[in-house]
Amino acid sequence: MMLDDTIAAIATPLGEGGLAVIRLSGPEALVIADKSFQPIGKSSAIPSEALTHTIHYGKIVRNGQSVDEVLVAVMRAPRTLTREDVVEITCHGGLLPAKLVLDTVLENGARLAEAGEFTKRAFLNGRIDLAQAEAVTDLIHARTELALTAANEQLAGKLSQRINLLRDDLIKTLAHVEAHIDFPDEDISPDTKGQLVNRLERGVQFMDELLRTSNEGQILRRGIRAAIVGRPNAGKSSLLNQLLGRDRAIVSPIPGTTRDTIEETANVRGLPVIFVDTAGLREAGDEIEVEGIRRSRESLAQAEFILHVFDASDALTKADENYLAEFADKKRILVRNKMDLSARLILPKGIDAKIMEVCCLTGKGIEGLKDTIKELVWAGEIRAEMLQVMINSRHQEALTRARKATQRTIEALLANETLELAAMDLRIATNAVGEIVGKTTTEDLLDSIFSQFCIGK
Ligand SMILES: Nc1nc2c(ncn2[C@@H]2O[C@H](COP(=O)(O)OP(=O)(O)O)[C@@H](O)[C@H]2O)c(=O)[nH]1
Ligand SMILES: [Mg+2]
Repeated sequence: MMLDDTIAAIATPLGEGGLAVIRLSGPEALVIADKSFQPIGKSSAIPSEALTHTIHYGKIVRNGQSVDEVLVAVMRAPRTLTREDVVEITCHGGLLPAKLVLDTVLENGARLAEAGEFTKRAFLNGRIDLAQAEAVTDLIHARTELALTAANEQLAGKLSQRINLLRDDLIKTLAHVEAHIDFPDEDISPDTKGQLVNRLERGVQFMDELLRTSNEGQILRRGIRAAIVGRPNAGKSSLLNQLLGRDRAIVSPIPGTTRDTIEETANVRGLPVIFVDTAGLREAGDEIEVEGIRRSRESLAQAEFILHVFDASDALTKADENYLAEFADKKRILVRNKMDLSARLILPKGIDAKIMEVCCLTGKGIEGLKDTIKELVWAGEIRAEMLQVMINSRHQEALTRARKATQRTIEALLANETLELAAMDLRIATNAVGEIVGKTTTEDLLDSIFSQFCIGK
């Protein structure tokens, strides 16, 4: 990783818009901006002479030609995003102006930034730690306010604080153990050993608490997938539209209208739930339907739970029974639809699933169904303190390793094995915990994290 060059990228989405922003960061940011920018008017200055955190009006000039009218924001290190000198050029939206401004600064000495490189510099320069850097992507991708809150808490360092406390505690214990290795004549007294084991056990407990948040953490970050299944005309597409609160899927009395799978994210009590309206699974007529069925099968395999829709105004059919049998092993909710009509449906007894009644014409029962979905996927209340520490899958993996190593340390101490062994495992645990906040990292780890960012972030 080079930090001595200056990077640039378009920081706004590509496409047409009111404005676009080109971001520059690095030791040459001001000089490159000087070469690219001509101030206009008394209150504008050339960037290298501008006060920090000021904005200047002017134009970008390339080969003597004016490229665009812009505003240039000058922010000098260290109070910036990256802790380096940063210049942000706001130009007209649209692909071409932004690209021409970018080309100009690249010709004047900047290098095109890699994905996530601005955030990576913020991390490498110590402005944020790794968990906070990850929160930046969570923030960008958040699909519900709840997910956004969790991302903001992590960005503010709530998870990092706790991880650092845990790590400090492990280091203290490690120092204690290592001191005894250095003085082999002095045995660890049973009292001291008891205290060390206690402290390690508290650590394991705390790791368990964090690990318990990982399921919810995944749900908020990635969303949870739910497939809507049922026989043709049961009301699957109508149900999807009700859950989304808008008409997304075509609803029609003609069976087999939904030929493709439709996927949309709905906000269910703060949780991003990706609902998939599947095409019928069996009744294949033409080639398009065969392909529809193949896709339905695929998305069903990925679904974490199933909404099985029935037409309650009709008796149970063979197709209904087949679906019931097929998804016996999946988490599911049985939905009796068309409750506005007189009920004829009798569901078999003894099925391990909640049964909900709705009317997709009027929306009756949909709120209750949403509550049931929330209860099915999220254990208990959505507590504020949980949102502060929700770990992601990388944290989970590191914590699981740390927990195992800490457990081995405890066993080694209790079994009076050599202290070297205990110390070795404790070091593994400390390093694993350190990975979460980036105290211990490898280039590979950083690459895998920052490559998930978009360019310009
Ligand atoms: N009476 C009544 N009709 C409904 C209800 N929900 C859906 N329908 C109708 O049932 C038909 C099939 O609905 P659709 O959502 O396309 O079913 P799908 O084939 O399972 O996707 C349409 O004519 C809908 O208007 C309901 O709650 N009550
Ligand atoms: Mg349909």
